[in-house]
Amino acid sequence: AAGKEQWPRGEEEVWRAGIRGLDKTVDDITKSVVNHVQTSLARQAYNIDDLGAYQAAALSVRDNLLVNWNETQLNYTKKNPKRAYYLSLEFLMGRTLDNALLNLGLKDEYKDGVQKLGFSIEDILDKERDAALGNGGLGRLAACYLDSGSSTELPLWGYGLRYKYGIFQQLISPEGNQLEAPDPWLDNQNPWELPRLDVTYEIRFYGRSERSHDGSGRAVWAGGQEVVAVAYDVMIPGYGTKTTNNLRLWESRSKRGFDLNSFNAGNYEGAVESSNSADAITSVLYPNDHTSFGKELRLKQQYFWTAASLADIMRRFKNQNKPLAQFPDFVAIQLNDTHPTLAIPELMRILIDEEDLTWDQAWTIVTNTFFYTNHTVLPEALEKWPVPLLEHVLPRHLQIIYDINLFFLQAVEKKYPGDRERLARMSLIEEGQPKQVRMAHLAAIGSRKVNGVAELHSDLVRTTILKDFVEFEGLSKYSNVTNGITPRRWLDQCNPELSALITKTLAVDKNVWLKDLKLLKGLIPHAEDADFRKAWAAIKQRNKERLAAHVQSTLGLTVRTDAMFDVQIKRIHEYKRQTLNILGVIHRYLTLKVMTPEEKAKVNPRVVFFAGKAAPAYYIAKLTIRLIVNVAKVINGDPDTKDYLQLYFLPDYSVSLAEVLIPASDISQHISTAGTEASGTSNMKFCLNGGLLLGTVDGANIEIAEEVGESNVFFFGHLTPAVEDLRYQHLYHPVPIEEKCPALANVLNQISSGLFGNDDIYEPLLNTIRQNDYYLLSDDFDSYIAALAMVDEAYQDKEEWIKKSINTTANMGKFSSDRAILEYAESFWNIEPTPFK
Ligand code: T68
Repeated sequence: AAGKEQWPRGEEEVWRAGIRGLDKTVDDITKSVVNHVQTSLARQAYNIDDLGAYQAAALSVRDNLLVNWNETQLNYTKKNPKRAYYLSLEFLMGRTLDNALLNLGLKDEYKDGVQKLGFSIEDILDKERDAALGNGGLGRLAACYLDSGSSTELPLWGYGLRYKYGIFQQLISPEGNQLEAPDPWLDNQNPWELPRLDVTYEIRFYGRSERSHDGSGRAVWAGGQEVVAVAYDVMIPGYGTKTTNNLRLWESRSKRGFDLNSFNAGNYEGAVESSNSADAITSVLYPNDHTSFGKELRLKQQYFWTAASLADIMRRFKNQNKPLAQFPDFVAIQLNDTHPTLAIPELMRILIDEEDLTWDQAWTIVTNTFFYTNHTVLPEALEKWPVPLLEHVLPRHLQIIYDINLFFLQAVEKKYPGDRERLARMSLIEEGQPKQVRMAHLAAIGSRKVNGVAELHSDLVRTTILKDFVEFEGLSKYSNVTNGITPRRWLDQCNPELSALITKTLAVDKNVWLKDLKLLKGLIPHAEDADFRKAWAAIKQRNKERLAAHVQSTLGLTVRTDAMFDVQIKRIHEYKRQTLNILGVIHRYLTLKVMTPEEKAKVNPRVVFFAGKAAPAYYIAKLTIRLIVNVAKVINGDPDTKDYLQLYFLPDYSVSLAEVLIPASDISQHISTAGTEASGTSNMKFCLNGGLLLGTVDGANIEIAEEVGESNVFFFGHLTPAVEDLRYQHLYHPVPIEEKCPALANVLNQISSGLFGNDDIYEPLLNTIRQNDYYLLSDDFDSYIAALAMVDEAYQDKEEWIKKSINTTANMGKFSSDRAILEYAESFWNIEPTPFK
């Protein structure tokens, strides 16, 4: 048929002559930027500031992304490959411009171009606000996976929500309290999205489930309220490929701008009310991680997003005119945690109520379409929805869930006759007041594969929260995909000097090793080369200076750069044990206070950095922040110790702040109670940048140690199998803390005695340790202090330390998110790279 195709309309040559290609030269770029200043921004060409220059440059880069984006979608339409869809309530993208320039391979050209226009690329890049539509690791993982999907040319789309407000902005009051302010990230316009006002779906809530009157007896969901989902598309460029996938984010709008009947009746407020409640659905990201609250608006977000995404996927499938039974041959849907689990009953509803399939036909399609990733085994984080709430908001879905449960429990009963306890454990419905739907159970039985995010975590999923399901369904469904990170953002972009040194040393093009990260092993022999070590260490030093300059300019604080930089950055949570870290800092401070000048002279100065947000209602986490800030005031102001120990809490942690902190770290801390951190991904980022790891035997720390060698990491603390026994002892055979861990008792007593402010403010935090100490600080404190001492000792030998640093980076190839996404593609989704010329 090639060559025979009719040009759709008009004259082909005229069309072709008008079609925009990619910008290539500096000249193309300056013209395009100036054009956007003039037209898109409607500004005078000579009267533009850094923000305007950022916006014009971004629009010009967007034009290039769109060229590739269009070709990518056309390629998929022509070849019609099986596609995968990543459903995630969170995408923590951070900034886009620098990443887009690097992926397009146009960074140098833009740098020169904007320079000719009188701007510096760094200043322009710095004007961009982070897109922070996520809480932490789960959201950032989704962003890394999209980058890797495009970079490996996989037909992979993301689906999420376009929140008007992302994660809150964190402010720290003078007393050290966390305050939350909204993050109006869309205020300056967002050049990275494309509103698709023609792609809309109507999403129903409330109402009732009835039997149809057409004699078929099928269920009909009627009445209630409809809300419109509008698509916004975000382009996801691959590194060194033309493949530019799509991230589709939904915005909620009211079905009518206002209710004309109410308006005519003189009820203006009532008329706009419906519009307000529809808008509310995508107005704000819930800032809670690792807790499940059962809020109606959160449930509405989850359904609104999964229903719109499924409708869109179904429409694309139906365009092919294939029988529905082939749906799983063309569609794979990955559920990022249980947040999108309503997609399972929603697809059942579509297939049964709208497409008229039988239950069994529908269930076969569903269970071959979905895949579920679990990100936590913490009981308080497992999602449960109260039955009365579901019944109110989604009456038809509740019926379907009950039916799924009925058939499922019948099968269980058949295999284990009379085992009532097992039935109660495995049921989708947890008994109680009220009854609740267990979303992890629903996600597991509705999916083809279930995975955890690191080996240890996947083992825990198989042996604890989903043990009965593994027994019932077989081990092969329950697998592991260890997380990964994109080396483009987390090495090339955030640490350009190190990236350049690696490229020079490996003597391959950077777009080769950045896509085949195991090639980093080629650095190993160079660890023995003194000149190379010198260059390596000099880069770390400049990265520390870059961080210090950032702290100076944003906070007005002077950080010394001739010290070991010790960093812990992540959400503030009891299980992550920032408290253990700060108590260790206090212990160090107290030790310094009683040292002689001769002893002090041998001490290596240390600067400790913390950053991270606490959920707004998480009282104990907020107290931890307060303690850190107030300890910092005392330590940094104490002339006896300030030359040996400095402490900073950097407010408003973000992807962009991480990009400055990570390359500057000598040692980073990943010190969760064993068995609680599913994987961790910042551990990978630090190690990739040559920072060493101080951690517990938990999550992906274990696999990092396997790769880089145990001699290059600092491990401490009890192991996972001991945790349950220790907790049992705390409850039934408690040992006074003075007896069990005098060093810790002393630190706690110093805090209580008012060393960091003489009121009782910290008592609730200290009592979590003194009373049941669920996260085992008193069990791990001594070995933690010993590990810190080993870090100090190792750091004394600078040459050996640098060797460790080089060997760490060199052995981090496994943790590329390209490897992870290809594992999903090959062993779960059965999709293939679909490149085009
Ligand atoms: C994190 N989970 C894991 N959850 O804690 C971390 N939760 O170990 C892992 O590396 C990472 O996922 C990626 O797999 C989260 O970040 C959340 O943010 C979250 C948000 C809402 C509700 C529950």
